[in-house]
Amino acid sequence: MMKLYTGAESGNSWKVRILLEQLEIPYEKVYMDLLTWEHKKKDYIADINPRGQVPVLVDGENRFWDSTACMVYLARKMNRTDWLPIEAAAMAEVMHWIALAHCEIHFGLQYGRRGVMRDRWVIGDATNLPQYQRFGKMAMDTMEWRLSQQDWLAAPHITIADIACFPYVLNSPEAGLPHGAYPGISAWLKRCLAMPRWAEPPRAPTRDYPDMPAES
Ligand SMILES: N[C@@H](CCC(=O)N[C@@H](CS)C(=O)NCC(=O)O)C(=O)O
Repeated sequence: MMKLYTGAESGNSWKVRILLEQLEIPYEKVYMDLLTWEHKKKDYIADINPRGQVPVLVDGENRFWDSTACMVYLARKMNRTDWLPIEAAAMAEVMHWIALAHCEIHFGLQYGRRGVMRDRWVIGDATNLPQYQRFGKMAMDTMEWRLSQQDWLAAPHITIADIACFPYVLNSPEAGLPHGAYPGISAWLKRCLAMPRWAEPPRAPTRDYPDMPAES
């Protein structure tokens, strides 16, 4: 059975859980305790994820330590060209949104929210929030452009592009970017949440996230 290293509070792990549920693939969850920095322990970094993060998907000898790598593997392994089209232009269209998820959404929305919710800032401190929000706004403006014209980001139907962008756009109000100005995104979020077998959301992060211990 496949194994997913996940965090109870992890939005990136949520992406992989959503696709596993959509594809009806049974899997075992291994919960990493992000609050006690289990994901920064030497053995985990040496043997499971050199980045010291979740998610990680293990399937026999194969191990993938990035949410997109996990989703690409699952879609191709199951030969689901609906979730990941393989025709040249259609696949590149998906990659537009995957790139947005790993750039403006990750560094703007995810890290801005993490700062607000846990007072852990990747760069600087709370005075840098407007910079995170500027990246987040670029992502949301780009998505609104597309979603004011069509229901899904990359195709006439849902693909892994939608899953990749979903968690941190859903939670963007917690990074100080409410959905009110984005009717296309708001309707898209409802469409995603109305999908059958949309995996359970991660737990809300707590504020008492301790500093990383010097020795881990
Ligand atoms: N690009 C990675 C990002 C993964 C990521 O940011 N994971 C978070 C949880 S959602 C994490 O492990 N954070 C702990 C850390 O970076 O120290 C992916 O898409 O898998």
